[in-house]
Parts: sequence; structure tokens; C-alpha cells
Amino acid sequence: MTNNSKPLLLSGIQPSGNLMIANYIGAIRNWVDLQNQYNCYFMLADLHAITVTQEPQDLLKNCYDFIALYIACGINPDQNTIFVQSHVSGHAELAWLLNCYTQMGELNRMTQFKDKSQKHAKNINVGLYSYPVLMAADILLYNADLVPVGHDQKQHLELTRDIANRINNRHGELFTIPEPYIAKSGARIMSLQDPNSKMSKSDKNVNNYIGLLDDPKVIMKKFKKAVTDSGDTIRYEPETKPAISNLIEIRHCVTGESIADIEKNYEGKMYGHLKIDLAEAVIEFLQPVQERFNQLRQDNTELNIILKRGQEEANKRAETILNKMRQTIGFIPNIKNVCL
Ligand code: AQP
Repeated sequence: MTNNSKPLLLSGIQPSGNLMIANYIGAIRNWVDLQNQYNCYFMLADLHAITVTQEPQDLLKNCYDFIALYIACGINPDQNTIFVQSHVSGHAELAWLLNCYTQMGELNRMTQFKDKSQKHAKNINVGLYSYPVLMAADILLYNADLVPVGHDQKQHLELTRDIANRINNRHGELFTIPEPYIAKSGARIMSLQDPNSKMSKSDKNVNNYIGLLDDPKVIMKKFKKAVTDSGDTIRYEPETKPAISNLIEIRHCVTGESIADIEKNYEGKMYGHLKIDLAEAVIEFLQPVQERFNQLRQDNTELNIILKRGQEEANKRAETILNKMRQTIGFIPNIKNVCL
């Protein structure tokens, strides 16, 4: 199924909230672009999702929805390893081992923990705090060469590189040092109602984002309601025109039109024109995605087959790296593999 001569790419999304346009633009779109050049492991990060409170029934539904959306958006399940994080117990084991090579001072500096603990003040659990170590384990467990990351995850990837370097320096070359892949555009799409905050799939206000499964009428309504800036010229100036620049960027990422062409096409036009055209472009883009999603979700057989294959493939690779790590540390090798 996978081509092992290619460098390895690993990425994942947490099945929290509603998968939305910024997750497509900032993550899945890049995965689709890179899938032919890399041996790709696309993960559903369910262990990460429970760092905030999840209702079990919603979580289960989201897990299947997100996998179906990966595929509906263009990830080829015959060519890539698509798997669920909790189906590979090595993630949790390696995270524990890496915890013992990570300093609290390093985790104290993580800005996402600070942001998330403000948002979830009643549930600042240890998992939320050590989330970056689990992310390091996700990456190092497969010796990933490339990790596509959005703006928010850059700091976590730097920590992963630090941990890997530390272990390699102490014990010899064990881990590949992963490189970040940061797309030229779309790494930080902003909320439709507050262009100073990032668009987020778990946002309580559903008008802040466009869900990949939103109905066309809802998409039109949300774009029409999107806040705009003072003035009336349609120009890409993130500092002075954050709201309009965000709409231009979404259009650029969804249609592929250059920013300069968009500005030119909207010379002399009003904000309302841009909003309606953008809504239509997003609706057109999402129509085949939603159709394929509905087929896949009719019953979960096809998805389960894909996930079973993914689980086997991911476990095989993870075990090799984990065994090396266990030996390196000085643990007795797994007794089931010892000839007696
Ligand atoms: N606003 C964004 N602009 C561009 N890319 C984004 N991503 C998320 N928000 C934006 C990218 O989508 C992937 C989602 O990964 P995640 O679920 O592990 O993490 P997240 O960054 O916490 O995503 P959300 O949407 O903000 O989720 P919630 O609200 O559930 O916490 C990543 O590749 C991320 O960069």
C-alpha cells in the first residue's frame, strides 16, 4: 500500500468540533498536494481530542465523520496510511518515555497550553499540559521526515526536534529530526466574526467558521454575516484590513486565484460582492466533497476496511521504532520476541 522509498510525512487532526474550511485550507489541502511525493501517514488524533471534555457519542460520530472527510477532500486511501491514533498503543507508550526526556520548563513555555487553559479553565488536566509531548511521540514513532503544521503547531514541532536531538545526543542516532512544512498561504485563517482570533472548529459560535458539512444556505448566510473593515476598498492588507484580507485569503486558497487577481477583479466593487462570490465558490467546492462524504457515511464498512489496513501498517512501523527505544533505554527486550 505504501511506498517506503519516499520520505515519510505524518500529520493529523483532532476529532473535536466540526471540521471546517480552515482545517481544509491549513491542513488537508496540503496533504492532498503532498500525497504523491511522500509516504504519508494521516492520523485521526483522538488521544489529543480528549484533552478537552468530549461527549462519547459525539466523539465517536466525529471520528468517522473526520475520516470520511479526509477521503472526500481528496486523500487517497489506497496510496496513504489513514489510521486512528488510539489504534496504535505505541503513541501512548512513546509519549511516556519522551515525558522523561522533557523538562517542565519547556512545557511551561508552550503558548497553546496557555491559550487552551484559559478557554477550558475548569478542566486544566495533565493531558492538556503534556499534549506537546504526545505530539512529539506521534511524529518520532514513525521517524517522520516532514510534518505539515499550521501556525499554532510550529512551537510544538520545535520542541519535538529538541527532544529528538537530546535523545540522539545521549543514546546515538535513534530519531529522524523532522522538518516542518509550512504552506505559503492559509496557515492562519481567521474567524469570520472576529478577524483577530483564529478560526477554530470547536468555536461555540458556529458563525465564526464554515463547516465542511454546512448546508449551502448556511454557508451563504455565514459569509453574508461576516464582519468587514472600515472603508470600502477590497485590498489584501492584513494589518489594516484584517477582515477583508481574511476573505481574500480564503478565496485565494479555495479557488487558486492569485491575491493580485482577486484585488484587480474587485476594483470598484463592494464588500458584499466579494462575500457572495466567495460563498458561491466555497459552496461549489464543497458540493462534491459533501456528496462523497454522504456515500462513505451511509454505512461504515468501507471506512472500517481502510482503518483496519491503516492500523496494521502503522503498528508495524511503530513497533520497530519503539523496540529500538526500549533497548536503548535499557529495558529487557519484549520477552515474547526472545528465543528461549
Ligand atoms: N485557523 C486556522 N487556519 C489554518 N489552519 C488551521 N488549522 C486549525 N485552525 C486553523 C489547522 O488544522 C489542523 C487542525 O488540527 P487540530 O485539530 O489538531 O488542532 P487545532 O489547531 O487546535 O485546530 P482547531 O480548528 O483550532 O481545533 P479546536 O478548536 O478543536 O482546538 C492543524 O494542522 C492546524 O494547523
